[in-house]
Amino acid sequence: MKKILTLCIIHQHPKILLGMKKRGHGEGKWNGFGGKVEQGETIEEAAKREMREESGIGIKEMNKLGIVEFEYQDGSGNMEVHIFYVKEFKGSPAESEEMKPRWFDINEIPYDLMWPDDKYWLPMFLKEKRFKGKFLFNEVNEIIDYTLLEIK
Ligand code: 8OG
Repeated sequence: MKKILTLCIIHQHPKILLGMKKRGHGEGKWNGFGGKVEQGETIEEAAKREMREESGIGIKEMNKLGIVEFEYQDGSGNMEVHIFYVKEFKGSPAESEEMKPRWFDINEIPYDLMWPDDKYWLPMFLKEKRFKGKFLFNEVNEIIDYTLLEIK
């Protein structure tokens, strides 16, 4: 079964907010904020809940820009990540048990310390383009195939 996840990135030009994941899946990587959609919750509700739990920030306005699917060759379950562009928020980022937040200038995005697919879709995201993608990973988390399309 495909897992549905959320990912929220705040863009306050010229900076974006990322968090260093402190534990679990993706530990040690910089990423947006998000997690699994729980039963009885809409994807948007999950996005807002995860943002608040992981960073203390309340989302006031967001826009879904992308849906990206991940497939793993080792058969460890597919994932579908819904990616939200956050325009307006309240509160200021606070470190949580899961994430250590930090603002990055968009010219200094730490792609080498992020999921390898991010360098493909994040530039589209920063231009507020809509996109749909699919990435296939091997056992050592390298991309072995992908598709990425802008949606008009
Ligand atoms: O609940 P959990 O911590 O497992 O959620 C994982 C988070 O990581 C969720 O926000 C979705 C996100 N995520 C992946 N794979 C990838 C990826 O390849 N790139 C990015 N940027 N985020 C990802 O699970």
